[in-house]
Amino acid sequence: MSLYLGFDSSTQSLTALVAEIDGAGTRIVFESAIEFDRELPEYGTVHGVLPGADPAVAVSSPLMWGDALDRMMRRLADSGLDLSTLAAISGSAQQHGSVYLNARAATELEALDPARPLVGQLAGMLARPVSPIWMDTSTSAECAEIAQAAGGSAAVAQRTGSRPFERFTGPQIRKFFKADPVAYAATDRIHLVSSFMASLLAGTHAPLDPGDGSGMNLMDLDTCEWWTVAVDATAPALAQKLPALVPSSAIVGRLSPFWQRRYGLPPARVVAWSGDNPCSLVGTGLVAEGRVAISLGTSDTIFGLMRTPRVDPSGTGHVFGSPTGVYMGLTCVKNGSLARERIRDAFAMTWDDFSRALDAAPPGNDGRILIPWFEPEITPAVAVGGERRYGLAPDDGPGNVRGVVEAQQMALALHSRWMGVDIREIHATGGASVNRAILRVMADVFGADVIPFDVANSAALGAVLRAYHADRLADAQPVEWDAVVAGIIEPNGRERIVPDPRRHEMYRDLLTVYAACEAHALGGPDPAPAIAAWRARHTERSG
Ligand code: ADP
Ligand code: XUL
Repeated sequence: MSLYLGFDSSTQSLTALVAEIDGAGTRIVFESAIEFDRELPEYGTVHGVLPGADPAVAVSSPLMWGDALDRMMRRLADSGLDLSTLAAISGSAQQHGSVYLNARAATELEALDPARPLVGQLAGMLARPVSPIWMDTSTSAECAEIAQAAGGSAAVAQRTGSRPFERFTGPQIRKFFKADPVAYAATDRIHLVSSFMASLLAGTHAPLDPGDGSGMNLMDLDTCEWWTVAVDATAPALAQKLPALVPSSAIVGRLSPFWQRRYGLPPARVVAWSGDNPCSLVGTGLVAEGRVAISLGTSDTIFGLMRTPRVDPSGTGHVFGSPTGVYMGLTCVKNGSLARERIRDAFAMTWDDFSRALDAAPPGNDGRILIPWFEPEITPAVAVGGERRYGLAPDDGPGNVRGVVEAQQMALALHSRWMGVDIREIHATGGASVNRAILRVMADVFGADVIPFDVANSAALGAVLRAYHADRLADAQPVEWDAVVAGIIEPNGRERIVPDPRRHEMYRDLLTVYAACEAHALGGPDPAPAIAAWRARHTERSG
């Protein structure tokens, strides 16, 4: 019986899952999370981000991520598990974030001293002390410059799967090159969070997988190679600084002597890491077309598998590589969990209070709309944050709770239409998916069954399953993806949240009102007539 280890290095925490996997199924035998703000306060992050004066800038600490990995390995070693049968390790990481290493890193990664903590040995390898992450919206100028040099936004979208986006790694690299050309020149390798963490495990520069590589505006989606036009448009000599691209199932090395000696771990295979959304695709069992998953994490995302890439003509969605070898479509809403928390905290509620307040306001909220762009938004693109209320009093607790939840679900529904999926079933995951009241709104807005997952961290689970899949492939005993996920997606016996057809009809209508309010918030005409017309059509009250 072999053990498989999967990590999820997310915005706010590092999670580790260990599973025993064989033909008979997948059993989780260890699960642990380190929350950065609470357990590593010395780095000073707030929700995993280093505080700063400019709300458009979001950076975090690569040292903190490495430190968390070291501490998690100690927890694992102290867990009492017999880790001698640990066969393979993989991981998931928040997408788009980048880590800048200098030329010393290559040798120093190989020569880490097991007697000393990892973090003290990492600082000397960094060419940049901080890492820009996916919440950063400060690179609009660089997006425009890259688009112009690479033949326009639509051409970049067609080749890379997404038009230039502020948080994507290419525009972030360009901004760094412009702001600090000396430090840029001293950068030998630019990793994503995923390949950085894999490098720490393998003790050598790890390559990147296409799932995460496609979040950079630099990879040719078709060939899974760097697209020279975009690479050249982004920054000088960038081609030499990028990791190699390998299939998601590639073995990038063995767990290095540092970890073996420090924690008595075996030389397990290290499988290429991927992004959290590509890993969640596997962890929610979406290995066939037609179903979607919604992850309610720090960001809210909706995604599904695509056999052929259909690029979003409206320019809000993304096509990424899928770890299963094809593609995935994704839409990301930035004002997710933190927006829900903003409302919860404004009314000094617990999550239970929040759920009760949600149920206390009528579905449709009497046509009152909250546009929850507390922070700059990704979908649709909003450069300066600022929430808007239409007919909603700021001091109405239930109205604002319902307002934020309905708005988020309607935004996901509205901005994922480009994926062209007839959504009948939604696999719900992420920290907020434990909240059944939120999932009921999701089911009614989409008119689809919602299946919550037992393991809320589908990204870490996806990493475990990817480790297993790659390990079997390396042993020339490949297992089909259907079989890999079979045990975890069986909805039998699992709670299914079924939509109410009448409410779904109401939400279909409300969606046009929501779209009118969004358009107004972006500078369009007054939505008051649309709201009044909706009210005249609907008299439904809660119950
Ligand atoms: P990430 O992986 O992006 O770091 P998670 O998927 O772990 O994020 O989700 C963390 C979020 O889950 C927290 O920010 C919190 O707002 C949310 N959350 C946790 N419990 C609940 C709950 N009962 N209801 C709603 N949201 C919740
Ligand atoms: C996806 C995105 C976020 C991050 C953090 O494009 O930006 O979902 O991966 O979770």
